[in-house]
Amino acid sequence: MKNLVILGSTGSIGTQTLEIVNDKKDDFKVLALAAYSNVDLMEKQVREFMPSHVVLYVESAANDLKERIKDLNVNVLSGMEGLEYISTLDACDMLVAAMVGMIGIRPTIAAVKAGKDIALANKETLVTAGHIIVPLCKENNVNLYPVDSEHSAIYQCLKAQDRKMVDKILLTASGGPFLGRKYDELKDVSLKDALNHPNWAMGKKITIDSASLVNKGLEVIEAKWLFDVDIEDVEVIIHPQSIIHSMVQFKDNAVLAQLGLPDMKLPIQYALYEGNRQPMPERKIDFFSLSKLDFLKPDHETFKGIKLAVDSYNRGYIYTTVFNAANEIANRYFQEGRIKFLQIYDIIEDALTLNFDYCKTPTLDEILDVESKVYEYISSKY
Ligand code: MN3
Repeated sequence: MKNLVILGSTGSIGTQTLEIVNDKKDDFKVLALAAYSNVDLMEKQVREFMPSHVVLYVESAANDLKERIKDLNVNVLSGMEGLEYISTLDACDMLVAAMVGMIGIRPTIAAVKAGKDIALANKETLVTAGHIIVPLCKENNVNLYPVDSEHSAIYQCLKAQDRKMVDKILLTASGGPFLGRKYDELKDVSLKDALNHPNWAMGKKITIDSASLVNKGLEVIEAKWLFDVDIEDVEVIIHPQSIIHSMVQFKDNAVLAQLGLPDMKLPIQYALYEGNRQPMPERKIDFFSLSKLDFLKPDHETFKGIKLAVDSYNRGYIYTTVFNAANEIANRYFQEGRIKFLQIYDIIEDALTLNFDYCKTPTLDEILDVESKVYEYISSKY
């Protein structure tokens, strides 16, 4: 029986994690749940899974929840202290880090320091603090299991392989809803267009990031940290069908790929079971109904997300925070209708003109300080 703490339980990854837990009741117990502010869904989840602790980040939401579940014996907490507290509980065996955005960094680091294994869906954590988290995991004998479908695929392809023989990581991307369009054709796309992902049903933030290919830029950096490769050795291949979830090319030119229908259940379950296979009742690939698999080069002139990410990484780790923070706020502005789609790139490029004189390896405090400076800069200008 494994005790899970799930950060982001009301989101897309969180709800699917709970569906798996519900199917595998003999293997998992939910020790604690956390979300940002969704009281209604959290109340439902608490009544169904009966965790001993629950956190809503927003204090007023936590107070509301406390009132609603006062018939239950559940410890209700709020804020960053609450997130860090449940992430380091003695009884916790694995932290599922599935909150969206940089809010996930502190609790994830706290869990690693407490020796908890991590199922990582929060890519912002590795993107901005990979240079802290990866060595910290080694130091504390912590296993980091990727939940991102591409990284789970790479993890599966690398299993039982000689890491020194890895030549290249081939990271696949669907291309999103705007694949094939040119820059000028993206001027007036709406939020609804951007949310209309061809293959994957995901949360809003990541769906917009997929449309801009910023998500793929974040994933290149994530792959660099997870698999200890040079960033130049992570190549993005557009594969519109999303059947191949990523590949590894070895020095003898063999290429291993992991295939499956676009469904997050497999990577989530694979991480929950520490990289071991378990039966899955869901749909299987019908190869005879697949007419073909396509592979295209990314159009970096139109979709600047990958290039901006790699450039920021090469400039110094602190600029991955600038890139990520600028994107987080631009993404939110686009959702709120305050900016147009292409302005997401403008805002990131603008933030990257800021100079931050930190050493190559910024501390967590420096990362969070730069994050808030980027937020201030952008909100004062746009
Ligand atoms: Mn992905």
